[in-house]
Amino acid sequence: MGVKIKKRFKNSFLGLAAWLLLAGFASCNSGEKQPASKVVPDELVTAEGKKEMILLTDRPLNLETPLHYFLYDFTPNDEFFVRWHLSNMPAQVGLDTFRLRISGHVSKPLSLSMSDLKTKFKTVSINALAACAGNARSFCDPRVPGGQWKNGGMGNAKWTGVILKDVLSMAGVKPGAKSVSFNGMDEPPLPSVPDFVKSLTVDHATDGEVMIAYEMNGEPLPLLNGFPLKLVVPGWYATYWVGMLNEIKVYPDTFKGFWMDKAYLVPKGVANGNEKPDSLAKDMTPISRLDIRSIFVVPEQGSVIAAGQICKMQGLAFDGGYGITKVELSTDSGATWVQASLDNDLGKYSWRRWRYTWQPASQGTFTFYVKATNAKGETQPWHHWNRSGYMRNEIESLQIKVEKSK
Ligand SMILES: Nc1nc2c(c(=O)[nH]1)N[C@H]1C(S)=C(S)[C@@H](COP(=O)(O)O)O[C@H]1N2
Ligand SMILES: [Mo]
Repeated sequence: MGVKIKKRFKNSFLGLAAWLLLAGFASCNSGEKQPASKVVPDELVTAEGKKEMILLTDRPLNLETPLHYFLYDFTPNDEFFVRWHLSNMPAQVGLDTFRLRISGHVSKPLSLSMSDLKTKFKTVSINALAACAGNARSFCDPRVPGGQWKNGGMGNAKWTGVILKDVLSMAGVKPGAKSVSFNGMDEPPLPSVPDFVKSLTVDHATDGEVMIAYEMNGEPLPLLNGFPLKLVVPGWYATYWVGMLNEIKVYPDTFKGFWMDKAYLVPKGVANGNEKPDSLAKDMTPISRLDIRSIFVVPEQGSVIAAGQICKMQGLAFDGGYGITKVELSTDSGATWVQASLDNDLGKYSWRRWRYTWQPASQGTFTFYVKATNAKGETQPWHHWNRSGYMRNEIESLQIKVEKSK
């Protein structure tokens, strides 16, 4: 990895200050904030083009977005999570020489410059959530191996670029094509490590939604988010969103490769979260569309507030593109639910913010649960576990301590 990182400090004082400023109110996040007992202090680092982020691993670089940045509808580029599998990536990419190649089962292989992409195709933009399949893995019980993400392994952005279908039709996909593979400029550190290559079916690749983005929130992509090009697969887990994309190949059969056939698999069917450590599923399938999920953003886990105080709660809900229709909260383990209000819809592939104003009358420890429902009637399970902690979407809980009012 040619990218340098700077380690700063263990506790997020600046992060806390930013949180208070952004939240714009003191009632839920007063100075009385207490960390939950099991929380490990975050190690914050700054890397190229990034402000302070939570370090997961430094080789390859994996950085998590601190939760308070989820107060923004669009995750700032300099706080957008970073997830690489291979430590050997270019420290910079020269746009003059950069080319995107399209080859394989096509009638006219292409080698496109950035200016070709910007001038020869229609420009499109879409708001879409990129969520790592392993997001929230650290909450799995029992623990599972892999990056121990809390909720910051995702981010919402406005992506601008070209439609993959348009690029593929310029290359002339030959009849009988079945799959398309996507490879980036990052490379394995050792020959024994398989290169990171992902694939989609031709039907999916040409659905008119999958795109090749050169901008994120109106700016060129940060190097660490895959500059200069990233595949955007709306509604699908970000493992397919290949960054530093420079090679697209079309195949007359199904693409085979480690990162499709051996990694990023989940138990098949609706049971992807029903696996038990002592009886693992035999039938596995590649990860695909995002499961419906909701999280808390404010207040933070373990916050302490005073009885009678107004607590403006908020969080986010998202799914694979059917659209969030309802978010509900419960304080009695699901016996009764109240409906949260929903902010404006930013697009079906974006996340949607929910809000709820709570005024606790009495002291005590309250456990809130949050649950989303989508237009298809899908909702979240009480329990979700599989061996890799992928697609975790179980109903989240949040503990708030209410003390006697002063
Ligand atoms: N070239 C390349 N693209 C990649 C990856 C990678 O390791 N190499 N990781 C994938 C995974 S698993 C995720 S979650 C997203 C993360 O995108 P980000 O780092 O821009 O947030 O990139 C995807 N695209
Ligand atoms: Mo991921």
